[in-house]
Amino acid sequence: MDTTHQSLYAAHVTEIQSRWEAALEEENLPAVLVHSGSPIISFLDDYEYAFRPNPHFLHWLPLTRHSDSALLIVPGERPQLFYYQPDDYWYLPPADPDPWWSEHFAIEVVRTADEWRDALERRLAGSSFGLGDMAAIGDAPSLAALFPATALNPQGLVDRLHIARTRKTPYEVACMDRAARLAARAHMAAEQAFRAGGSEFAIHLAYLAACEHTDSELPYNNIVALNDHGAVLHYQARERAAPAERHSFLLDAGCTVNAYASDITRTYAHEAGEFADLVTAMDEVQQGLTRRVRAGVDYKQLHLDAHHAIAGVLEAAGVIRVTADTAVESGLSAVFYPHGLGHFLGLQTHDVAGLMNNHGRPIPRPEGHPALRLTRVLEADNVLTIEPGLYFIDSLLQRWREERDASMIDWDRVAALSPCGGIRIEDNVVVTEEGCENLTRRAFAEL
Ligand SMILES: [Mn+2]
Repeated sequence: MDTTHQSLYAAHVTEIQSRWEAALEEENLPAVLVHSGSPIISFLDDYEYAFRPNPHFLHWLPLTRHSDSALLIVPGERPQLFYYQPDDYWYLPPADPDPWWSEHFAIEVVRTADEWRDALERRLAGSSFGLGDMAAIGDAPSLAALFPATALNPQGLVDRLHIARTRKTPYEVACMDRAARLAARAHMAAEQAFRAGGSEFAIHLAYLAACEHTDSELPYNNIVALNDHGAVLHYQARERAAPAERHSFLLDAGCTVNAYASDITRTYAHEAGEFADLVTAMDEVQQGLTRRVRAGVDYKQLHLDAHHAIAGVLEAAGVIRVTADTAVESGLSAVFYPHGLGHFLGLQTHDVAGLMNNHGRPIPRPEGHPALRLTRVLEADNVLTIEPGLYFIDSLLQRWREERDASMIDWDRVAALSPCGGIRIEDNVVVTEEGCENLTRRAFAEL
């Protein structure tokens, strides 16, 4: 770990300590225990599903594979980590705590999965409050044995901690910047595999090799879609055989660094022509929307403006036979663009608190836009995605044809473009007072 990163991390711990202390004070809680989680084992078997720690634990610690550890936060005191390091010869145990992060914590090593409970009780023996006064955050079954339901994940505290995560510290931005650079390199390897005639499966493997991630280390399952598979928004299959003809390639794939995600989508046309022109037009739409990102902008409005811009692309391409305004007002634009413009990004790919204000009150989605994941007014240090899309989704088109006005669509143009599936272009940006920093474009440009 380089020294810049180390000093950013030190400042991060100090900053979130003050945010967490404020949240505890507002909720009248003397302390909180954050459990990293326990592995989930398949029914009647001894197979462990891929483990993902509690993101509130990861907010403090870069311990991405560490189950059954627990962190005690008491205002004014050094955070206390009960670090699970079993004496195990079946699996490789976690390494000894690394100084670059561990020097900020008081650490007690525990050797069994529920030893943190005894350690916690010993730790609380001399303090002014008891177990019954504090809260716990996590989903480990062992928490329920120690804490009453009302003390487990109390909504008021969880909301405040989620709001605290909407403003990223410089350390968090640095992690996401590195995750963007890794993913950009892997996207380029995937594009080469596409140009070389690879199957979805082969392209996926090229991506993993380039970023040195296993599947379970990815922030979300890669979407590797050739041809009309690009019209399936969360396309999850990876065909082993290459298609006979290739028209297009849509890749939605990220990386993680210290549990912080990148989330990047690119779409490629196989050759020049109508679809390639649509990709270029959508890239301009995406960059135009990104240029408008800055503190004070209402993301709901940006999403609605994306509908107008995408409808404009459809009108110019002759795919629709009405004006862009009519397409948006009638709901036709949502046939081609049925998802939201983007979402917060961080420890979770769809990061928390996108639909509430800073007082924890919900901000409703605009009528007719049920998939939008971010309705806030943007603030400096928010990190989010801008990902407009345009797709030829058979089921939505047929429903429009049967239930609405079929003459609003040029069905010949739709038939010509449908084999290409769809287009999505997605960047990750950091909001500033004056605009935004585009982590993704910078990462691609510097390759
Ligand atoms: Mn996304």
